[in-house]
Amino acid sequence: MRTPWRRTWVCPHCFRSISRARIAYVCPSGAACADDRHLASADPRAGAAVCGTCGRTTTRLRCTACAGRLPEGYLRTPGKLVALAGPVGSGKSTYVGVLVHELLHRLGAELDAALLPCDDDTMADYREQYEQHLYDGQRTVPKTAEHDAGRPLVYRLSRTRRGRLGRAREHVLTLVFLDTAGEHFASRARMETQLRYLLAADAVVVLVDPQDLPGAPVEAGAGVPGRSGEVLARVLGHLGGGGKVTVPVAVALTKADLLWPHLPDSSPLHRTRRPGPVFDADDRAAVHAELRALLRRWQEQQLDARLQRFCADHQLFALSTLGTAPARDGGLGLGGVVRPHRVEDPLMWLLHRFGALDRARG
Ligand SMILES: Nc1nc2c(ncn2[C@@H]2O[C@H](COP(=O)(O)OP(=O)(O)OP(=O)(O)O)[C@@H](O)[C@H]2O)c(=O)[nH]1
Ligand SMILES: [Mg+2]
Ligand SMILES: [Zn+2]
Ligand SMILES: [Zn+2]
Repeated sequence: MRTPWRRTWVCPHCFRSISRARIAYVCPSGAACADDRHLASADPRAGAAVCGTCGRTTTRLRCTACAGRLPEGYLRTPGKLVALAGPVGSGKSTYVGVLVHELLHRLGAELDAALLPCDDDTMADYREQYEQHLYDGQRTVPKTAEHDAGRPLVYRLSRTRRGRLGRAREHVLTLVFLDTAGEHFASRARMETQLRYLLAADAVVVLVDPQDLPGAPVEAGAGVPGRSGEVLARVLGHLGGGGKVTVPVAVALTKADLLWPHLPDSSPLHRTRRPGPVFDADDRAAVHAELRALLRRWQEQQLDARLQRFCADHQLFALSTLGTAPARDGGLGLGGVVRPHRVEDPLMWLLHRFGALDRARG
């Protein structure tokens, strides 16, 4: 079966809807060939073009609206765009830093999935803003500056799944992390950039800090009671445009390590995932049910009620990016080692939801 060719794509950098006319080739030598007018006129469907200045063949495409590079294979398989949201201090930056590291170094192999950065900018930004702090410095990531417009990190998580009749099919999640300061979610006006990002998304991961939930048995810390609920309401409001949100929404409590001491040993939130490239539906149901029960016990019915009312398709998750609370000075606990717990769960649910990951059997 041939994939029908689309008319428009969403640029994963500026989130504008772009037609073929707004997609141009760029010379592989980058800035060295300033004049790429020749390339701009080449039809991206041809798959490659020759630079009129240096004569090199190129397959690189960029969005002419923002000059952002389109990932390899994007025109043929744009994939499902996954976006991230969450209030100040909810753990967005840490999540991005740890999730990407896990996918690159451990999970990718386990899930038979490949994580590819879209371009050198994504690789360099990741290194500088996340990896360097967490894995070289063994410290928490700095708070994201409010003025930091930040370019998104763009990755392609691709997985080839054998369907019935043994036919192989490539499934792609385009992971776009626009890691702005949580303050951008704090008011309507500041959410403008965020808005296009969220509207372009095929799925959203919303992070919630348990310290923002007044009823949760954790020290309030830097959390602001009720803040997560407000941010969630605003995000859902934008996504649904007043009606029901139809894209899958993963709501994840971060810093689950703060909850563990207050939960019985039998709680599904203590369990680790059984390794393997499968989606464990029973485990998913148990964790989701446990979190709903906990929200009720913590008098956070509002949060749950909101999700029931405004989301056609949502799941609750609990994860810990660091595995334990960092020291006051920002040094990581556990001897400076990042020990994540279930950071991959929201993605595994989405992979399954989009037909890229089978259910576990038995
Ligand atoms: N206990 C615990 N604390 C965590 C964990 N992950 C992050 N934190 C703490 O939460 C703080 C905020 O995390 P960030 O990732 O910077 O949060 P953010 O959402 O990017 O915040 P802004 O950039 O201000 O919007 C970190 O400095 C850590 O102290 C975790 O897994 N467990
Ligand atoms: Mg941040
Ligand atoms: Zn663009
Ligand atoms: Zn050239």
